[in-house]
Amino acid sequence: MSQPLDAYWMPFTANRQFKKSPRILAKASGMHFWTDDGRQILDTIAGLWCVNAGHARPKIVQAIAEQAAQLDYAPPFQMAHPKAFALAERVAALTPAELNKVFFTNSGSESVDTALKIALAYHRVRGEGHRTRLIGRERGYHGVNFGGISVGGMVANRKMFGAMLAGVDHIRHTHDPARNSYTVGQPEHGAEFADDLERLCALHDPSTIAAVIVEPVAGSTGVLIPPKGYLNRLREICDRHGILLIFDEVITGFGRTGQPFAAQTFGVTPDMILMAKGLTNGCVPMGAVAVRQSIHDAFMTGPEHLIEFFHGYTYSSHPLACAAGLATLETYADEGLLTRAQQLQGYFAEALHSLRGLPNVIDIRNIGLVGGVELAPLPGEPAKRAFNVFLDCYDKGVLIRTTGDTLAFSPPLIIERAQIDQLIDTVRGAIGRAA
Ligand code: PXG
Repeated sequence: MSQPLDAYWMPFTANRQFKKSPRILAKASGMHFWTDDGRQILDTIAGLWCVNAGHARPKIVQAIAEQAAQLDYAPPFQMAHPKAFALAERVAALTPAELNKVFFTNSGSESVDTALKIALAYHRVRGEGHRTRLIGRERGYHGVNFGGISVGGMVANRKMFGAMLAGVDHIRHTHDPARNSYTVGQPEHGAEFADDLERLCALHDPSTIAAVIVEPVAGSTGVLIPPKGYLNRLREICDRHGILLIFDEVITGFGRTGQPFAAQTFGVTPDMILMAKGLTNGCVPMGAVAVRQSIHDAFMTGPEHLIEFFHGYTYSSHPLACAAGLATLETYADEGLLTRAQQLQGYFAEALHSLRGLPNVIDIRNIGLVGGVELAPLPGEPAKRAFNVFLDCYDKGVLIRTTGDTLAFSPPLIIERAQIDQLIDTVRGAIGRAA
């Protein structure tokens, strides 16, 4: 790579390490990237949990090109374009039936902050403006904006940024390696961790709490699968106290767990579902919040010429994003991708759990087409062993993700068995060399 690398301050990246030995991707198609020096790399993380249909899918590429020529931009405030309505209808057809109103954003982080604002405003328009408290969960990841890091629970993402939002609290996380390590699928133990919400209700009084936000499957913190019955119990407690339940499905949305949304996989319907990433197959930035009709309708009061909800982005429902989204959802439907993880999850789980017993492997977790392999940290150097495995795999032509000392896999939903084998064989070799 001969061009200067100095000006670009890279996000969530070890900048100095990277610029000493850059990893530059130049091309992508299907399950693969190609580097700038022409090496083929198997993408086992769907870009960043987003390219669920694989790269450079012709229908999506064509839709974006045609849309750019037809209508490059349309203002989303007091104006609209046809594909915004079409995409909202298609999204609403995938979410649980009660969640049939869709608000568009440009990212997962914006979806999070949008949902938190909807929750606060919803209670206020109903005359319950005293419900101002937001509850997140330890180890949660809800993007990087101030609302998201406030309800989030990943220490490194929070500690530099002062007081954040006031009036936020957290329930405990669900990670319980003593009882649940090496569970295939949902852990048996830990439904009672949901009762931690009752503790916060007792402390703050439930009438002060607006909403609880959780990832059904926590991704960024290292792939934590919800214990059996846990999400149901959260739902029951929220119902008992009039608290809204928000599922952040930014990574679980669009087929990752074997259904369009994890809400369906786990049989628990929240009041709002956040999405991004797979909504446009990662091609154009876009997010959305699907909302229960009753929440939407609570805003539809007052004089009809007045704006009901003072929120939105210049690029909400951007025409290119809507075109990409429609073509993406068509591609998923054409190829049955939103349920394909059901057919592959058994094979994927068996392959993943075959890594048990390798040096320094201390836990393996999976659901649908998500997998996590936790390694024992190098003494005094947290995250380094996993990072070494990442570099080794990349060198051998396989792109994986790491978070702390957990290796994470979330392949495009088009992955074939032979490619699962390639992933596992490569990771097996790299874990051996990292011992
Ligand atoms: N919520 C969840 C659950 C996410 O996983 C976001 C919100 C934020 O989305 P945006 O589009 O603002 O980045 C995310 C993002 C990883 C990783 O390797 C995951 C994400 C982002 C970066 C890395 O686990 N998810």
